[in-house]
Amino acid sequence: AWTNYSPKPFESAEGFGKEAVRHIETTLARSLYNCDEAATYAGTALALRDRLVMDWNKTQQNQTFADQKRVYYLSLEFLMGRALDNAMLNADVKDMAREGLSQLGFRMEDIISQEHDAALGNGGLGRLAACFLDSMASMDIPAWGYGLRYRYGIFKQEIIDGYQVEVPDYWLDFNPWEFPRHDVSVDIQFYGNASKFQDETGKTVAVWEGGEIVNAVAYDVPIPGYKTATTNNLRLWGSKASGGEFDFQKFNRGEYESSVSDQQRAETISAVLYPNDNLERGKELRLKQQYFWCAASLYDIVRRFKKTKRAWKDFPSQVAIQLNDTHPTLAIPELQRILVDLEGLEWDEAWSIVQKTFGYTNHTVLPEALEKWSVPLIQHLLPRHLQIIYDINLNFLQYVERNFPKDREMLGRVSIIEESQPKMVRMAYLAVIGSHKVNGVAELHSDLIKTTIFKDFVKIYGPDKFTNVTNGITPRRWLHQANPRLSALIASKLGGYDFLKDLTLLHKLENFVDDKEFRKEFAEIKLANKERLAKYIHETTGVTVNPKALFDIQVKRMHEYKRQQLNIFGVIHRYLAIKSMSPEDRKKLAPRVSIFGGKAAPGYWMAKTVIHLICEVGRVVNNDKDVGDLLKVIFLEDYNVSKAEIICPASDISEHISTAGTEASGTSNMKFVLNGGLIIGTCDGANIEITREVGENNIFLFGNLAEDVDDLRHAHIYQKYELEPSLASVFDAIKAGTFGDAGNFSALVNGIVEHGDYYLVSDDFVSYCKTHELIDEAYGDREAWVTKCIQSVARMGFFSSDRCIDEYAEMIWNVEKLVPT
Ligand code: 26W
Repeated sequence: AWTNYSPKPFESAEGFGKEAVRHIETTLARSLYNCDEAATYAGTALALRDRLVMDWNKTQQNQTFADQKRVYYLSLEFLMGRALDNAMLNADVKDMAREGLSQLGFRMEDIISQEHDAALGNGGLGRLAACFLDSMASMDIPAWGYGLRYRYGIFKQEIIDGYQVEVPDYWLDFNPWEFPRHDVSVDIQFYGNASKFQDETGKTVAVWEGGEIVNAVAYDVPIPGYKTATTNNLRLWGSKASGGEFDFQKFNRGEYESSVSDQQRAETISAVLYPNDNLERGKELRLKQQYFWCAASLYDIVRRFKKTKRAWKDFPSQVAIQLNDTHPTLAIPELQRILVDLEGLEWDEAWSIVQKTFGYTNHTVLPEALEKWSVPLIQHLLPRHLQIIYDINLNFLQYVERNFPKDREMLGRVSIIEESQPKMVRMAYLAVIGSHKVNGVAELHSDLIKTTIFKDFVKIYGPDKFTNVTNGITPRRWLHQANPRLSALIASKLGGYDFLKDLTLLHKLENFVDDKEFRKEFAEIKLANKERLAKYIHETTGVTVNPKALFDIQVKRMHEYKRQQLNIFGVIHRYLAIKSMSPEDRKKLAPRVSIFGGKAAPGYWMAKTVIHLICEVGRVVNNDKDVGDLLKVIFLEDYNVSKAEIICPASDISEHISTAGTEASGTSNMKFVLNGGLIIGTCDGANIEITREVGENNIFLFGNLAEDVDDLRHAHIYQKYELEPSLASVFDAIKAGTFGDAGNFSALVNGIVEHGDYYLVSDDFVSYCKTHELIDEAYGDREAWVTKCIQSVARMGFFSSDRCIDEYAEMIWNVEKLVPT
């Protein structure tokens, strides 16, 4: 079906330009006289899209004919960023497009930056889903992503007077990358009553009746692979009132307002992404979102399977569903409901299909992030599902009882239902019980889940149910797109761009560690990337930073466990040191720029306090004549994917300094090292494997180990702590009002001094500061520094998300590639 197929609707820069102009004039109905950058972006995107759509249609057709197993990646978040640059690079037409645009009088970079980020995610989990989509398409894995089409993505962050202000992110004004499928729609039921009765044959049947119906409409987004015709599908569900715009009967009866409010209530389901990262709040609307999306996706998957006319027992050999954290766990009772209630399978047969179909990825061990839903809420919203969950639990507990008759306490510990007031459904347990494989996202994390939250389940199911797939990142976006000069330099040494499809080829760079020309260019590229960031900093904050200074960057969601507070305390420590030095001593110091970025969940006061402290420190330090270029402190507003593409290539050092055992993996650590920066980090998450790959000499590790965290926390509670003098003087400066009203920061300081220092900032502060001194020293020997950077890049091959997808495909999904012919 794929033969004689020419994918290129344009073969030259002129041809491309013509297509863009045609779209501007016809699709947009704009005249060329007032064609601005926004219109040119639209025309360019639409021209590219035409090409993409051809490949997309072919891929879907091909996958249907091939009739082989597909992967369905269920994620409540897809943090895609911009699509145009990625589409051009993957189709290998960027140079042609650049030329075409320049003939029209535009610069490629200006056009690319017109695009609004698709920011349907919070942080690591959502971006991982986006990298996985890129890898699955690039590796010709037949795969679909399923998510929600939020009208508002993660809020836009503004910093006003040093405080975070949230502004809605309305991103759908013009989105050329989505295709509404009004013909693909599913009615989703909520509320109502569930009852059981005996049919004529004496069999118990369950019915779920009444309640309300909301309609799910599919919006499809093409996901192009790199240098392959494979173009997979990301299907996002939007909600609308069932039966059209609004209830006409009501409307005709004159109940105009209530007919419109029904419609609005339905549309509310997919209206906004919840902005909490690692914090569960138990809101009904969130549970509605989860069921709406799971039910629509499963209906779609089952419909596709039924078209093959296969027996139900074949379902798991045609369908692999991966649960991205517990957010889609309702898919488990939903599939059981479809098989038993709607398709008439026996419970046990259905359950065996369910277990073989699902895999579950855990992304966090933080207790406040583990999802629990109250039994009364589920009873109210999804009465039949609650029955099914209780039946799943009953069967499971009977099995446990038979196999562990001596451990009576175990039943209470592993029950899906927590016997609290009100009772709660533990979603992670349901996910473990309903899946055939459970994985963590870095080695330490995967070990930790086996010894902490899922310890009993390892006893029950054996260790083989639990595995590790260390996270990765797509080298297409995070090297080639974000850092084209470095990518080109590598290609020039490796004889082409094959490394973008097999990142382990980077190891050949080790042959050039001593190559003078190569080293010089490598260093020049880093400087150019720092200049680009310095320019951006100047434009957005008005602060001038010296590109030759050491750029020290921490960008990620603001969270106490990630310890931006440790970083800013370290910065204050440095500031105080500078202030107390003689002018002669100051001359010996290496200049630094400390750069922060990240959003705080809107209700997370401590995280917002840390943002405020960073801004206040910046205000004081950046205007202190004694300090000058020696130290600048920057908070970059509204950190997102497209900003990360400018930031990651521009670091000398980046900070990954979570309390050991709390950061499941981290993925920005990988982005920074792949772009020729070094990292300071704790022995946590993927930092440990990065160390194994790049070598201990090429990373700055510090701090207590995960295995000691419990004891240290205990000691904080039961012993009186003498604060380290260096940290005490930082707190003294804060309390003295050096950075504005001390009252603003009292909760932050007291959390450490008086309330147990849960994240162990005081325990790690001294080794953190010492390690920064080592960094200053190491940066002083620039030749040795460049060697570390080059060696590190050469050894990062393991962290490609292509390797992750290979591991999932082999260990969890048992799915084969479908290579376009
Ligand atoms: C229900 C509230 C909630 C919302 C989001 C709980 C948990 C989450 C996510 C699982 C948080 C998250 O993004 N986790 C991150 O996942 C990344 C990808 O695996 C890891 O690299 C990060 O270490 C982990 O924090």
